[in-house]
Amino acid sequence: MTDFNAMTDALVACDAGKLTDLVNQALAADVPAGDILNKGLISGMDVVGEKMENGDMFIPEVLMAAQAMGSCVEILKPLLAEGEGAAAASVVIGTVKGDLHDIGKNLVAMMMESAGLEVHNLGVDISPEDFVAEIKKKNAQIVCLSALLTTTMPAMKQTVDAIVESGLRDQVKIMVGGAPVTQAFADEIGADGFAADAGSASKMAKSFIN
Ligand code: B1M
Repeated sequence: MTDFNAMTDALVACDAGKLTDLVNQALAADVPAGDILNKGLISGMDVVGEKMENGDMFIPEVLMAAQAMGSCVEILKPLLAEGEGAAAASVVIGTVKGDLHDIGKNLVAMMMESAGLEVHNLGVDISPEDFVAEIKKKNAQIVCLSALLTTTMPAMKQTVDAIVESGLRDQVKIMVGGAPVTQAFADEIGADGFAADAGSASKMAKSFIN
């Protein structure tokens, strides 16, 4: 049986080599990539988060753990592809202003890409003005905003407002997500959809197009 706890331990120890070995061993044992991601890596990251909150892990260590997770996500990437084609559509995605968290946002981008969408990943700390400029430039039909901090959730509202002010609101569906974000918050700021995870974000994007 796969020891997902060992993956958590390797993440907490910031041991990228051990983590990679465990992921490769699990794949060799035919453990589904989605289980490795959810039960091993994402659950492990939750433990890292708790330790960070309690002062048992510090930023440089959390960053190393995040990098270790990132390299394992690269291994899983081709195996997580959904395969089903979607109508070609242009999606702009980014983490909102003031927020540097990108692992979850990159997973969303990856799932959407693998579903056949044309994804423009802007990165982190993206201002409302830059979102608006990229929606115009890429002629996007969907924009995805990610926030991991309660303090950066207001930047989602500012981005929605900037899209409305730019006159582009009718052109794009606005989707929001990230650990502190809820459906109620999405409704409150006037977004079209909230997705709790990368899989449902990808499904929702496809439903907006089809
Ligand atoms: Co940060 N951090 N962090 N951090 N960090 C959290 C978020 C925190 C909950 C930790 C904690 O205290 N328990 C806490 C936030 C508290 C709060 O606001 N309520 C926190 C804090 C406080 C901070 C700093 C302020 C710490 C400090 O400096 N004192 C600082 C802020 C920096 C900044 O952004 N300005 C900070 C910094 C960092 C690092 C840079 C060290 C690092 C980020 C590295 C990186 O991303 N490259 C980091 C990390 C790694 C975390 C935790 C541990 C893990 C986040 C993560 O990657 N999770 C996190 C604790 C936690 O979440 N358990 C924490 C795994 C990822 C797959 O999940 O991102 O939720 P997630 O994405 C999911 C869904 O949310 C959804 O799909 C994804 C996949 O299923 N989703 C979307 C995400 N975006 C979406 C967009 C969509 C749809 C769905 O669009 C439609």
